[in-house]
Amino acid sequence: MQVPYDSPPITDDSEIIGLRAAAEELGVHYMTAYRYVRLGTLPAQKVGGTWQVRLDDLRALSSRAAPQHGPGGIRWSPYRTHLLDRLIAGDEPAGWSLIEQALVSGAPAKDIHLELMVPVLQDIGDEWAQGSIDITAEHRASTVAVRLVGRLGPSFARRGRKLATIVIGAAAGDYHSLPLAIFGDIIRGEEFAVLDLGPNTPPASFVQSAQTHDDTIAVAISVGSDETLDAARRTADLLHEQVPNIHVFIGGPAITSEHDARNLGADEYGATALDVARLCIELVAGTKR
Ligand code: B12
Repeated sequence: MQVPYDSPPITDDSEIIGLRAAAEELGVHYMTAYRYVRLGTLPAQKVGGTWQVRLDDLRALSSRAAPQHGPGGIRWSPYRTHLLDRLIAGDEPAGWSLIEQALVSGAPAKDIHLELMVPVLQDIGDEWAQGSIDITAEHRASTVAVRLVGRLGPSFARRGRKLATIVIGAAAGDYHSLPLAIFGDIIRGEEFAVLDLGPNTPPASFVQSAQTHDDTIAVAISVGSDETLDAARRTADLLHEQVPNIHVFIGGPAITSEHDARNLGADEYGATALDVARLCIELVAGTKR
């Protein structure tokens, strides 16, 4: 296996340490240390079948990781600043390195979405709305974000039996696939099967998909812009008419309150993806009031 290794080859035996000892020094499991090596976060070299690590590299990693941890967990603000900058620059490799750095520092994939990606995307939207970045930069940034979110996607796969199926899609005319991808990952991570119809979904396709799997409990209609509010309303109406036993959620960037969602025909409302997942767990368990 090729491991990125920027430092010169290890020549001085007094300065090196085996990977198992390095793991102990860092206070992590051997497999975690191996993951650091695999990601290139901890430079290492295979010598005679064992991984060897330079003490200087180990100390550098410890000091980099230290300020990110704290009683409250990772300090997200430097990550957010850096990711915002890299997205606007259209720099996928640096954006991905940053995400790997956060994963290595112990952040679960769910937090990468909710604490890092979502706030940064909201900032990008605000900067566009205020005119500090133009539409070209917004497109460049969202294209990189789509790729980063896609790379993180497999981390949300769960083995075994699913609690139920949830159909998700963006209203007809709505091209915001990113909120949907993030939303779907979080729901998938909470052990639901997700049937993601993507952006610009015709109302009839929501209905058809809701009728496909017997264990479908909910349909979530994502609304990314005010232009597609009517389409969301039409979709909810059709669902109520044709699959009346299904719970309809309406949310996404253009829905800012429960009142708005219910006005469009939502049966249920969750402000964040995790709220929606919690509500669906209650619906499955029959404990929702
Ligand atoms: C990326 C982006 C784009 C990209 C989309 C690329 C893609 N593949 O998705 C492009 C450049 C194409 C685009 C286009 C447009 N966009 Co745009 N876009 C954004 C941006 C910056 C990020 C979207 C995102 O991923 N957000 C992150 C999500 C995950 O955050 P979130 O909403 O908080 O999500 C949480 C919850 O909503 C929930 N959730 C998500 N989905 C669902 C679904 C359900 C059912 C539920 C219950 C919950 C739920 O889970 C999430 C996590 O907890 C937003 C800014 C923003 N504030 O979101 C603007 C934003 C959504 N866009 C906006 C606008 C106006 C447009 C355009 C009309 C003009 C433009 N900017 O070019 C067009 C619309 C095109 C169309 N017809 O769809 C406005 C919408 C305002 C409004 N109320 O109408 C925003 C808010 C920017 C702003 N501040 O003004 N956009």
